[in-house]
Amino acid sequence: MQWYVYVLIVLAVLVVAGLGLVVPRLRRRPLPPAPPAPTPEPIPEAAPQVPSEPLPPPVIELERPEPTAGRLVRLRTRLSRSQNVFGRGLLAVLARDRLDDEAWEEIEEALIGADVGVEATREIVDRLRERTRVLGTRTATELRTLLTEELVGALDPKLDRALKATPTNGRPAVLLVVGVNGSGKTTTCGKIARVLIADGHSVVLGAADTFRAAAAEQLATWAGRVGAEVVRGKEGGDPAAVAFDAVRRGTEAGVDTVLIDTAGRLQNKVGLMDELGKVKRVVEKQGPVDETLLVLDATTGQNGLEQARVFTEVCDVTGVVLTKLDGTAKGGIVIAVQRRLNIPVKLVGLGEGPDDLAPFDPGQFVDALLGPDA
Ligand SMILES: Nc1nc2c(ncn2[C@@H]2O[C@H](COP(=O)(O)OP(=O)(O)OP(=O)(O)O)[C@@H](O)[C@H]2O)c(=O)[nH]1
Ligand SMILES: [Mg+2]
Repeated sequence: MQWYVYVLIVLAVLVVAGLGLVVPRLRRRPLPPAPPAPTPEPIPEAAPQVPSEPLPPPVIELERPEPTAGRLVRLRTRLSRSQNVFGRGLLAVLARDRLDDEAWEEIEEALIGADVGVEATREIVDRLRERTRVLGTRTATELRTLLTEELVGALDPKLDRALKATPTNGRPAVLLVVGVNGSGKTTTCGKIARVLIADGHSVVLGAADTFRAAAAEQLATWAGRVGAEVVRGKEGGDPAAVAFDAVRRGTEAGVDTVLIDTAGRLQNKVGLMDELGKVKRVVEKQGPVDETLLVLDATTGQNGLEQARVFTEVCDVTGVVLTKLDGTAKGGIVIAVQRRLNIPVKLVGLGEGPDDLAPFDPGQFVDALLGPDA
């Protein structure tokens, strides 16, 4: 073997040995200290780059509706427009020294103008005429008492006005809410749910107005504020099916009351009125409807009476809710509605606020109509 071959072998051995010494040293060299963790930039909310964990549901603070007792008294000033007619107007005429024919005509016109209705007005005026004659001279207090008694009498104070909202035999009470377009059905459903919850009931709402998605949304908003469940269907779906499902859900969940909102319909549209009859019949497959509430807009006056009559023929109305009494001077419509239908007015709407619905009480109502004592 040549000498340079030996030299190459020795060199190769030296190189390998050298590497063996250097590489482990490199490996053992301590790692440089980790750079400080960058402070996380706030992630813009609009465009998350990575799929994020679902957010926990927001904590919704439920509202505590105010109790219903004494609401009509608290809301009495909402009847200020009607107070002008009944309180200031009628009491002033009755206080005149001489109550001649002209004065009685004025009283009659005022009552008819306030939508009390012709028949009821005649009766009220005849009785007042007789009683003031017997009384002779009259003090303001006596006149107020006389008028109060006559108006309360015309409202049939003995009628049962309690809402049938308590369960029977473990089955929730079922309330169906009906009426023409825009009378205040959905708002009233929301307000009634609040009334019931304030009084300690549990409630499921059925959004059986399937014509517009917005109707179910509107009801869901009311329900969400007090933590009530809403059963809803597809837009354009069968309202009877939604009503049926709501009752089934309410029964499963063991709630006290199922409240069903329906779509507004004109009383002269036969197809829609038949549909309402069907909603009721389908619900009744699970048990009776305990209460059918007709919601009437007080500002529609005597027209409301014709609507009401047709609704009572289709679905056996058990109670009337008169809404928007705050917006009218015709508070006498309460008397006309009750007399014409012989169905009790159970609730009155006195504003758009969530607690502006009051159980109806003839004595308190007439007191509010006459306004504060002079
Ligand atoms: N001032 C006043 N407004 C009321 C009262 N009740 C309801 N409203 C208003 O009447 C309007 C119609 O109410 P809704 O509850 O939507 O009526 P609806 O009968 O459900 O209407 P449709 O479903 O379209 O037939 C809303 O603006 C309510 O705020 C009331 O007692 N007083
Ligand atoms: Mg509605």
